[in-house]
Amino acid sequence: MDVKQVDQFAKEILFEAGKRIRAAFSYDIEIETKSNANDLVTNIDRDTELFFIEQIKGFDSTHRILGEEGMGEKVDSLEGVVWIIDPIDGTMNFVKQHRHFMISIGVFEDGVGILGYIYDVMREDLFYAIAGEGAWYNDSSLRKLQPLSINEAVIGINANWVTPNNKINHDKIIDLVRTVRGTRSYGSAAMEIAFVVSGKLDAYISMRLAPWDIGGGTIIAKEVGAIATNFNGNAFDFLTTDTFLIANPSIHQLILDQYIEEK
Ligand code: 2AM
Ligand code: CA
Repeated sequence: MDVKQVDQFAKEILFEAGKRIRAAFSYDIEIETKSNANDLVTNIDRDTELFFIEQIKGFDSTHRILGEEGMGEKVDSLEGVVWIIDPIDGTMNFVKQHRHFMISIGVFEDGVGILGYIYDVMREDLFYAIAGEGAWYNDSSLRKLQPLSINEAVIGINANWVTPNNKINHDKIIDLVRTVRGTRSYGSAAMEIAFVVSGKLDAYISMRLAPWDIGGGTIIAKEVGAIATNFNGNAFDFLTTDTFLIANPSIHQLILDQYIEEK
């Protein structure tokens, strides 16, 4: 794979997809539900994924695409070049707020993350990385994350997990919320990851994320020194859903050890 060429192509199709999504607000968006009443998908999610598949196949027909909406071929291994794509991450934000949703793309070669993109469609802001070369926010390079203490941390977490639930000991999460400087919840995993890699958040915790939610973000994370694992401290495998913690390296292990206890 010619990394520079793929990077240029990826940016072209991201910006074009963004343009199409922004234009969609001037006509009807059809909303459906998936696994439950709050799990939304629209015709725009599907159209955008199809756009990516057509473009990528035209660029190189050997590249495979693992997309959230499953519009492409079935992908059950990461052999060769695989694009892991979420056409709209934060669909509820897309539908309800008309902002705060991202396109997330990770390009993997034989299971190794090579290029990562998180594109904020309405702000036209791009976070991206080329493995081994660095990470950028638009034209500015992203710095390595600086150490901080847990009391200074601002963390992304959904308020659900501070209430009694069957996934995690919420008392420990209450402890965490009281310990840190502040909490935020943006409703788009890719956006929260983009904020961690650029130091706008210091950690983000989620009970269940899929490969397309984090594929792009974990590649950017590596370049700035953010640590991304599941709750067991292991790397995500990019073919199944799993728990997820991304954090500044100075607080990642501490959060796992002291504040996360799965049921
Ligand atoms: P989506 O908008 O692409 O569905 C919301 O808190 C975040 O979690 C969003 O990034 C959302 O992605 C993701 N998400 C929602 N439901 C999910 C599920 N069932 N599995 C994995 N990720 C999910
Ligand atoms: Ca999505």
